[in-house]
Amino acid sequence: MDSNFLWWRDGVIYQIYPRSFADSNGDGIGDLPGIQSKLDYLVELGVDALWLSPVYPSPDVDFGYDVADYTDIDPKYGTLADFDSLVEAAHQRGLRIVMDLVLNHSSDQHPWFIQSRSSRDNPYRDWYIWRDPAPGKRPPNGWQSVFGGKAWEWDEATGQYYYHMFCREQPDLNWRNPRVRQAILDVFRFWMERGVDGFRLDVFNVYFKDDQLRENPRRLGRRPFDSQVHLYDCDRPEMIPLLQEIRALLDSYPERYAVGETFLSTTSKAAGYARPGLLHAAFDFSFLACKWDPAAFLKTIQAIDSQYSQDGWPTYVLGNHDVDRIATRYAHGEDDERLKVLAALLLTQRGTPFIYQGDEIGMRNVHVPRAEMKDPVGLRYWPMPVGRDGERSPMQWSGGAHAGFTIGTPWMRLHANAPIRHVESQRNRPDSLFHVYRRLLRLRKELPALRGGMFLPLNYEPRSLLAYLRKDEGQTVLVALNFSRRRNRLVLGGGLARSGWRLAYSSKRAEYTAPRDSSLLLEPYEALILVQQ
Ligand code: TEU
Ligand code: CA
Repeated sequence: MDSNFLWWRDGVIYQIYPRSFADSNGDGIGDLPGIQSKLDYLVELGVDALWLSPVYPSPDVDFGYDVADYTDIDPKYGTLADFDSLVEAAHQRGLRIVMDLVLNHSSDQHPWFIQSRSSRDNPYRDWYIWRDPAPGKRPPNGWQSVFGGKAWEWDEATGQYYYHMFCREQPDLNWRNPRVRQAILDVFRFWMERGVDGFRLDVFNVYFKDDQLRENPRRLGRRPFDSQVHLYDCDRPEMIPLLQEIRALLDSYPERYAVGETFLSTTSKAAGYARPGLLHAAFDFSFLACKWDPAAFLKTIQAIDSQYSQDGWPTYVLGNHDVDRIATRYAHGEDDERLKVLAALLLTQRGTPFIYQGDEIGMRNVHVPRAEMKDPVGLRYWPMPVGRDGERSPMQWSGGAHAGFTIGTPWMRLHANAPIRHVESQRNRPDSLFHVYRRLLRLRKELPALRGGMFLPLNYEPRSLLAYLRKDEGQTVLVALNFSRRRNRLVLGGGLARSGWRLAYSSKRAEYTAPRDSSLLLEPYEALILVQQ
């Protein structure tokens, strides 16, 4: 591989939801030794880095996104020694480790908060956001929580409200307090000293709220939280010097990385945070919102592309632990043809692709009946279909009991397709989605233009076919994606038709012969990648 390969820019990052990845001890919950036992699988797949959703001690009100200790491992996932062993085993295989840091809020069981709420003059009081009630004991302002209800929780014992953007068990830290800032920067140091390569910063752009608690303007929305324009509880400018400080700390270690989870993300917002001196990258979720329509994807790619100058670097996300599975959004039944097109789309962009565990085998959302729901969002808003359990079901490894995820009782139900849809069966089938991902990941390694090359669309208002070049100084790659279940013709402009192409990848054919006229005939749902010779 070329020596300019920078893991987070040129590589592909795979998200692990540890609770549902692999269980080593039969308690029904995935764990760190389980992840370690699957590293060779991840090498075989061909990803470069693993982002682990939170594995810190947590009462699991929000399944790890409520942290009770930032510098330890929850016993259900293992020990710090298991973690060190995982990092070492990953590094031996050339895999990087990205930790999820949830620093906007902690758990209400974090010792800092237990102290903070114990009395008004406790030294930790100011580590969280406490305010006197408005007249009539009303909340200090009208801000709403994302997960339902007011963002202010009344504390009878000390006669004040505390602020929580998410669940009431997730009080927001007061980032204006220099001692909080120091304590958290030490958390970064702690994990970097243990060899962690990067961090995913949960909702980093809400760390700061308006110091005067001004009211958000109103707008029309489905839930109370959506009925406000988040001017004053999100994206406050005070955050910028903090991001710079975090970046300087990361830069004091070699090749460290931070990707921010942009809350209420827009393309321009995310691009604004992914700049030199700030974050290396910030999630852009606009791919997630695209319908099965090549024009929508093209528009999104062009919007992203135009926002990043030479030194910014985009991210591309099609799935994660907060949204319905890719397969559930785009595929019909158990058919994977569309998913193969999307794999090619995701892995041929100029930006870092993120893959969510199980999407490489086309896992579908599990339907979770109300009585088995675990996600606080799903429970709170039931029967609105906004719960997130469906995309968090156990990874399907084999045709054995509980899909090989556990020898015990899994913490949540598996999908009914588990006996047929699993890693083992897809490994054995050369035309499976797993092999599509594997081949494309390999190709992205082989062809520098697929990583860093310019994105040049070939058809501008595509109805059923998306085609583009990825081009750098040394190489031109042509990507043609047929979104249709019918054959489809791509007409190539003169120069392109005449140049010699070699088949780099196709989901439908083993050989490529240059067409006699200047058009390419694509098979139904074909993804075709050609390289100029
Ligand atoms: O998510 C931010 C977030 O609020 C949304 O993605 C959310 O899941 C969605 O709006 C639900 O309606 C991050 C984490 O990814 C998520 O899992 C956590 O629950 C949340 O922060 C709080 O830490
Ligand atoms: Ca376990």
